[in-house]
Amino acid sequence: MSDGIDAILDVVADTAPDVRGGLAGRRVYETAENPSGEQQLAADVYADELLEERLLALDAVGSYASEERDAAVPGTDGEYHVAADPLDGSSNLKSNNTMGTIFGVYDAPLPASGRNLVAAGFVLYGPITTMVVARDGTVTESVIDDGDREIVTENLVVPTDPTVYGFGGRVPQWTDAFAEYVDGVEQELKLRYGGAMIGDVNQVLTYGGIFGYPGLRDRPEGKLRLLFEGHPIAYIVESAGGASSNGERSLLDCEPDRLHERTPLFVGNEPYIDRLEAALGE
Ligand code: AHM
Ligand code: MG
Repeated sequence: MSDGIDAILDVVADTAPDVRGGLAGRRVYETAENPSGEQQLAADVYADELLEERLLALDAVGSYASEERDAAVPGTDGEYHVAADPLDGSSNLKSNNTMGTIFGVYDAPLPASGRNLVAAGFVLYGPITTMVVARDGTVTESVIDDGDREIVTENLVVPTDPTVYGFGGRVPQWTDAFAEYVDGVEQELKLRYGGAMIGDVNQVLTYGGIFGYPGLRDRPEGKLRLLFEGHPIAYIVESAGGASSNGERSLLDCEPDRLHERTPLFVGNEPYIDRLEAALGE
């Protein structure tokens, strides 16, 4: 057990009610774009600034990097480096659907390999606020209520009788190999796609199945970012007994050259990931 990692997890949990409480008045767009060229909502900026300020106040945090800022912000000479997507799926704010906060705790300056993760987790702003944390090979799920964190699942594992799938991107933009793979999946699982990766991944953790955002014909790198979304989610799903892939290998074996590098992303039950890699490798 590391006090530093505990302190980081406490800050994320304590910040969740503030992020959630701040959503209602922040559905408007800011004038700036984030470093990936996407429009930022006031809510994105608010969540990012809360996390930056509170995480960098910890002795354990050497730097904070997020989807919403160009470069990592240095802190103390702390040993951990935190990468966050402060409000994943924030376009769902307009339609009042699920969103989340994703974070990874690395033991090396960013960008780094997924093998440098020492913990990862997410907060899900659904009908209730939950927090899922992976560390030391175990995944726990807690409910956050009024700032208190109560563990509801001690050892979360991906169910072995999968039922759901969700894939991003417009279907005409899918490659033939991927579209053929999906034809098979559709015969076995039912579609659940909500537009916030974190909500869709939590369905896979709950019911079993596969979530993916593939490389597209006009965008082979896909949409999602390796450091802020890919690595943390891969770490969580693999710790829960599932698998991850960029189409060829585990996302944890991928090391980005740039902070905001994108990647095709797939997580779920291992047989579905194995079949996907076989299909895309043909
Ligand atoms: P964001 O982090 O800027 O909110 O964008 C990432 C989101 C994911 O949560 C989700 O899987 C994907 O974008 C949805 O994209 P699309 O609208 O193409 O389905
Ligand atoms: Mg995101």
